[in-house]
Amino acid sequence: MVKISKIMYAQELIDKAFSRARKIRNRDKKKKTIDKISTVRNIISNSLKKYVRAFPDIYNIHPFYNELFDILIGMYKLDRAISSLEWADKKVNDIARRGIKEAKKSKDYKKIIRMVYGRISSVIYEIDDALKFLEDAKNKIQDVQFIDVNLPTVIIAGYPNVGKSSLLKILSSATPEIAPYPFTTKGLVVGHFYIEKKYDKIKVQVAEAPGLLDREYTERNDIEKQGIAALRYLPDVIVFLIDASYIGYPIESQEKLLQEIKKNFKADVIVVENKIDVSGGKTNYMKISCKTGEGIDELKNKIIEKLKI
Ligand SMILES: Nc1nc2c(ncn2[C@@H]2O[C@H](COP(=O)(O)OP(=O)(O)OP(=O)(O)O)[C@@H](O)[C@H]2O)c(=O)[nH]1
Ligand SMILES: [Mg+2]
Repeated sequence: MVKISKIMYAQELIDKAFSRARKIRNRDKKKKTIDKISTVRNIISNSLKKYVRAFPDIYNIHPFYNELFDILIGMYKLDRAISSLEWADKKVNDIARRGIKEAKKSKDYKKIIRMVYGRISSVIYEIDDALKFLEDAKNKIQDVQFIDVNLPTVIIAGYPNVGKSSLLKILSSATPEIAPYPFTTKGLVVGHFYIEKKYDKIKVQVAEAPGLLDREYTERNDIEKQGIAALRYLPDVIVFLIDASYIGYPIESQEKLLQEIKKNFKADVIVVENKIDVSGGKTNYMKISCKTGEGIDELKNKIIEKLKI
């Protein structure tokens, strides 16, 4: 993706192009008219082309990103907005070309300029909604943390508030927000750790799938859907955290979500009970406490073993 500071809306784009053209001086009226038209065309056409290039080619991105962007902005809407910019670019070039041709033949320069400016303005106003949509989409895409789909990846999943961010922080370089209420993490948070080999250091990616509840996909909110997309495409290993101390979400619901995850995703699942400093350990799963650090080394070893690197 090309980084652009801001997508100009219709009015701003037209103002910029016309005011630049206003500065053109030339005693030769024909030359002046042609220069004005070319300037307006160049400024608008270059901006539109730059905006189109700023978005990923939606037909050639990894399916994980396709699904993620679909959740965040809607791929169909993105496709439509980009097509309307391409349409406008073509139109502006056509109008300018005809205006320049006219200026070479006729002497009614004022009328030609007025006609060209009028037509170009109405084309640009027609794509105002698309420009606004794209500015919003660009901001949403730029907020997404970079995820390398080719790195060995561990996804930490589980119900809200079970300690996923706490574990991510212990295991990796990430600095997620940790809070005593559910749905603190609203998008994918990514960190890394390295496995030291004899001659090599292998980079492993760890990500937290935002809190999931046990319910149908269609009932899921956009935060949960991002977690599902991550689970579908990324993990080599899933660490599923269970919180048996927490009274908000019953352990049976957490178990049901675990079964769903095991059924629907192909990665190895390591099930871990967290917060054993409070619960004392109520299940037969591997046990950890992100608070005291108990069991963390064992979990780390288990992850490395399952990654098979
Ligand atoms: N006592 C205790 N508290 C813990 C432990 N691990 C996490 N917590 C607390 O549990 C709360 C939730 O922790 P987070 O790490 O934010 O949980 P999360 O699963 O990322 O939550 P969401 O992102 O909202 O789904 C925080 O108040 C943590 O301090 C633990 O091992 N013991
Ligand atoms: Mg979290």
